[in-house]
Amino acid sequence: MSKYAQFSELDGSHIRIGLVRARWNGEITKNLENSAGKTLQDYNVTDDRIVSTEVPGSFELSWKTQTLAYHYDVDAIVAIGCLIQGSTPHFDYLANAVTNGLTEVSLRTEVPVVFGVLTCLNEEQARERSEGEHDHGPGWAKTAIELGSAKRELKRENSE
Ligand code: RBF
Repeated sequence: MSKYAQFSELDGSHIRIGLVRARWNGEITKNLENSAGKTLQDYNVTDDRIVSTEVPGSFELSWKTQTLAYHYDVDAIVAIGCLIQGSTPHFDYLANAVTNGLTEVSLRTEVPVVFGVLTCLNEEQARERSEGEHDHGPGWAKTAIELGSAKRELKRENSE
């Protein structure tokens, strides 16, 4: 039995998705963005309905995600970053700040935000989770399609 979320009948034909990527541990986050982007395409989210943008590090993800939520008419956003533990407590402060920041953005703007931030003890763990069988990018993309579709439906109902 897989511990990962299962998804049924996803169709991204009518939704707009934001992707925000942090450039720290850039090779890892690029892989994650690429595989998430490919999965979006697989489920009919065409390029013209994907807004991609970058920030220097994970700490900046919250602000940029909020900017997309308020100004780019997206139905869901995947915030992608990779925190790797160092020898100082910085990792814990950053992980808490990003987690709380993205949660707050999602609740404040009412745009679903997918937590695409790996928090790893070392680079090897980060690699395992960003390529091959355990790559998290596709699952984040599917989560965004499911929630983005729900958000779009809500907007439609409220405009009737
Ligand atoms: N950003 C990341 O996305 N991942 C990291 O692992 C990471 N580690 C950091 C470690 C230290 C000691 C510092 C000072 C910054 C780190 N950052 C990391 C960058 C951070 O998210 C942010 O971009 C900068 O602090 C500038 O606001």
